[in-house]
Amino acid sequence: PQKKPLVIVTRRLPDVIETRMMELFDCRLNLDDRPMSQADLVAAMKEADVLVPTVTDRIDAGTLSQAGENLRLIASFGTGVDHIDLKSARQRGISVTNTPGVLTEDTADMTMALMLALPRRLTEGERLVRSGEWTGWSPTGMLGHRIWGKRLGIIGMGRIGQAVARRAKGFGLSIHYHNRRRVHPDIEAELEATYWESLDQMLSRMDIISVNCPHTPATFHLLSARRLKLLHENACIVNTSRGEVIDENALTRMLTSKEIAGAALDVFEHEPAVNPKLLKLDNVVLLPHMGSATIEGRIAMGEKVIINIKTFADGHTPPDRVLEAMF
Ligand code: 8YV
Repeated sequence: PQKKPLVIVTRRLPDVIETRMMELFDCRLNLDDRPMSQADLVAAMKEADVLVPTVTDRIDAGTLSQAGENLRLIASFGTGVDHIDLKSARQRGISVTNTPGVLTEDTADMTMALMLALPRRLTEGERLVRSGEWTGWSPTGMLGHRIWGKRLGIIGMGRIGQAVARRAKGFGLSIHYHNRRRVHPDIEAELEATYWESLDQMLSRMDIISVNCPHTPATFHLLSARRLKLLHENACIVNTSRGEVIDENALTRMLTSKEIAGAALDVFEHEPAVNPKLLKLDNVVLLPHMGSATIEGRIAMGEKVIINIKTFADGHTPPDRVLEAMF
């Protein structure tokens, strides 16, 4: 029988996934669930045939240059691949896979939760009750803004963007989007979505912005200080994508000066660090990168990782192979 590939996993995964991996592969788990140090990561990459990293592992050109000859596949546990230098991986003949599709609906759900939480002051209200300072109902108490009838501008109309649009339609929002290219007319028709070729123009006309694009060199600080200023003062931003897409300092300044109404953020530019000024603001909702954090989703992600490794080890192209050209 074929020798089993040595698979090194950098973080704890759901039990069923770890068990299955141990059966199928010569698998080494990282039993303490902390991000590996860069030195341990390099050591793993020197030894492994297959590395299973997550978003918390930085696999840049320097790290890749120290990989061992055996390393042929990086089967990432997650959809975003901005933590991996795809070009360097390709140049070294290392394939990269991710886990798209299985966390679309969960991430879209969390996007909606944030989209509602912000204008309806959900977390502020919860803080009020917990503080014991709630004095009872009042006609003017805890007034927020309705989202029904508002304009939602989605940046990035891939799987997650479309799943957000589908839900948002049900909440009575009108759907607008900016994307590198227009989506298929049938999808546009189904979502009753309006395409904006110019992001600047879209920004200036929206009530809510949802960031759903990947982080790539082209989308780094896509919402720059200049672009954020195009938003009107009642507009708010939801980000379940990557913190790097928004200039977090500029956003914090504008939230502090109330030049925009609010932001609901599941992701940050320098995770797990969060700009301390954001923590002091009432017009923000802050979550610890949990957009896709469901048990069902994590198991489905693990199953994808397993299929990708198995297919690769059997000598075929894995189903979720990531190519630079995709971004
Ligand atoms: C995961 C994510 O938690 O898949 C992604 O891109 O951001 C999250 O859903 C993380 O990536 C796991 O590696």
